[in-house]
Amino acid sequence: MISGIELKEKVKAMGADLVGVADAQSPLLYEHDEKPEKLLQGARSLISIAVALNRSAVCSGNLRLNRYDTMCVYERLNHICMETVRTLAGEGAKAVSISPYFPVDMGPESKGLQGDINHKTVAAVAGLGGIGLSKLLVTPEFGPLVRLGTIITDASLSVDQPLDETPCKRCESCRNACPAEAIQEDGTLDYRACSSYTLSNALPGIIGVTRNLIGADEKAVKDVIYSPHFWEIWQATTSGSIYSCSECMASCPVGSG
Ligand code: B12
Repeated sequence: MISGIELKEKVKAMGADLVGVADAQSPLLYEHDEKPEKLLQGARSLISIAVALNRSAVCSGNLRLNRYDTMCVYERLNHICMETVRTLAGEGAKAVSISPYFPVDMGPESKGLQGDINHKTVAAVAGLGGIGLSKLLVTPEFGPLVRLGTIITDASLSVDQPLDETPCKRCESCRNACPAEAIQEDGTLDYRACSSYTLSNALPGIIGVTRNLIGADEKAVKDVIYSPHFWEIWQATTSGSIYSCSECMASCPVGSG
């Protein structure tokens, strides 16, 4: 069986910027309600993979540059995760890759706001970074400007330890930059405020537009369907690149030097 060190080297050679391994039995995972065994019977290790975003694109203030970079990073991440699963399968191990975002459970409890696995929690346990005031994973190398994936496997791999200290210094840059005022003084995140702002061209936007169409006359219908907002919704949903905001990432000074 491939060793943890060999596997991490392979994953980096595939194009990952950061890789770490967490023990599937880690009490920290259970404390944060993560149950890998529910997703893969006999789960022993969780491999956390990060691909860095392009700071120039995220901080450009141009949503198209930002979204296209995210699309490319997800493409690379998906490829690395699939290849990692195949590498483990070649060694006779079982493995599953958890989607970076979609598909996500849309049931009445989670409503799309809870992943099958929380990649940030796994990454923190695997020592890639710490959870910041923004509730994002903040890495020492790239700050929060990474996209994360997780592989669950029954292979027993040598595990990494969480960082002693989180790289987030609670400087409040993210809190001050958030246009939705979603990052609260007590460090909690108002998910509803964040999602209605950042997903205004995704499901919350579709619900709003559909409501406006109910009972509308022909002129009002035309005003809606020929509006830039409606066309933005079409673009976001067809491209799969739905986020309209990254200010909490862009404003973070960690990793910018
Ligand atoms: C649902 C979701 C959202 C929702 C809810 C946000 C949220 N905070 O969870 C909405 C739509 C609002 C959203 C917004 C954004 N998202 Co989002 N989202 C997700 C998704 C699909 C699930 C997250 C989840 O399950 N949340 C559930 C709640 C309860 O968890 P939580 O708030 O993270 O809190 C837990 C942890 O922080 C943990 N925890 C807290 N402290 C500590 C300390 C330690 C030591 C440990 C171990 C754990 C721990 O415990 C908490 C409770 O369980 C993930 C992908 C995934 N499957 O993980 C991407 C993800 C979290 N999103 C991401 C990003 C980048 C964004 C946005 C910047 C939008 C954008 N431009 O892409 C914003 C940022 C909002 C913010 N400041 O958090 C990235 C984060 C990358 C990173 N560096 O952390 C992820 C991981 C996608 C990816 N594959 O990279 N998102």
